[in-house]
Amino acid sequence: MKRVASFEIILTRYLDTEGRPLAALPDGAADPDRVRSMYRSMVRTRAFDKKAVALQRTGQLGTYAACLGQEAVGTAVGMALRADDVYIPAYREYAAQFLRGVSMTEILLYWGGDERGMDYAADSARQDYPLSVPIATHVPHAIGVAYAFRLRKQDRVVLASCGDGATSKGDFYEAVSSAKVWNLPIVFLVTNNQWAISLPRDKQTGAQTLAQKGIAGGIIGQQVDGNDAIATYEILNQAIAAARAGEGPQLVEAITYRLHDHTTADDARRYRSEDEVKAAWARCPIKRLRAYLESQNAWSSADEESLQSEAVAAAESAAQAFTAMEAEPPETIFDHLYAELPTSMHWQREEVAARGPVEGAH
Ligand SMILES: Cc1ncc(C[n+]2csc(CCOP(=O)(O)OP(=O)(O)O)c2C)c(N)n1
Repeated sequence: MKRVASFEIILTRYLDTEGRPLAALPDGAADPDRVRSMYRSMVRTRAFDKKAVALQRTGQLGTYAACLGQEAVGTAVGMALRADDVYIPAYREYAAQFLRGVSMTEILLYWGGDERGMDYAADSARQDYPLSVPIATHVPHAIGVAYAFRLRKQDRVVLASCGDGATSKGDFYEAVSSAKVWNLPIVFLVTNNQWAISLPRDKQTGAQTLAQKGIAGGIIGQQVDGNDAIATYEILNQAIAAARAGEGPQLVEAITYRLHDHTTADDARRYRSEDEVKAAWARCPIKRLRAYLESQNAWSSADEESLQSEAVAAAESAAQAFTAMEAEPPETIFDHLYAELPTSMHWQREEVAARGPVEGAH
């Protein structure tokens, strides 16, 4: 007998939970302005998240999927991608979407059921995909996008992100398999926040890591501490650079924790313990990066105060813009599905239009 293959899954972390460096930091952390930008993005996203939940709780927004605790992953994605790359997000990656140019108001419109929330105004965001609520169905779309880059001889990369639960679906495996067969410039990012609604990570799969889910397809995945913004930025940068250099698809599992309920329609207290959530708060990515910045004398309490008020004001003004917008007529839901509406749907559109607007709907 002989060993015909062997694999290793590496986990990268640079900062401990108190923001203390565990090893020499990568070049990406050398520029304090960049680290401060990461921190600002995370704090702004958290302020937005809080506002969105408040809007839902007061009946002004539909169901909303919070990203509390996952701000470092989205921030690293947004900072690592090149402007002309394509991002295919799942549904709680607002930090990345904001950095790509999606506005806070657009995200609110989306969760308010308004199609304009997927029609991004900023040119920088228009080549990206809208967020995907169907689990994992967006992951194979990366194959088509990356193949188009190849045919056009462009050195662009696609980053498709999904959750831990999504990695149990066939779509995920099919995408991983085809990406490697065609050696496509794709980064698969698995945001492992430990829960798929009420299903915990250990009931999701018997695999030791989710990073190893690439191995059967020929991709050696790796793990990163997704609550360590510096590590996540570094590992995604490396993966994106490797994909761009023709080294084929990459898979990164970012380990984090969903601190909020699954969505505003969920109550996570029904399936997980207070102790678990308390322990997860101790690993909070924002607290960690702030502690690091302060230890470098790169952040003051005055900086913090002005950032907090600016972040709250940005979320507030996005909310005001959203609530002030006149709702589109309900029949517009038909207008974004097809280039030309099939004849069989014309009567449906007319029927919805005849009923008129729904009272109080946004
Ligand atoms: C195709 C499909 N099946 C089922 C659902 C219902 N659903 C919504 S969220 C979710 C769990 C997803 O968990 P995960 O991929 O870990 O992402 P997370 O919500 O933790 O970010 C499921 C099963 C769905 N939205 N789409």
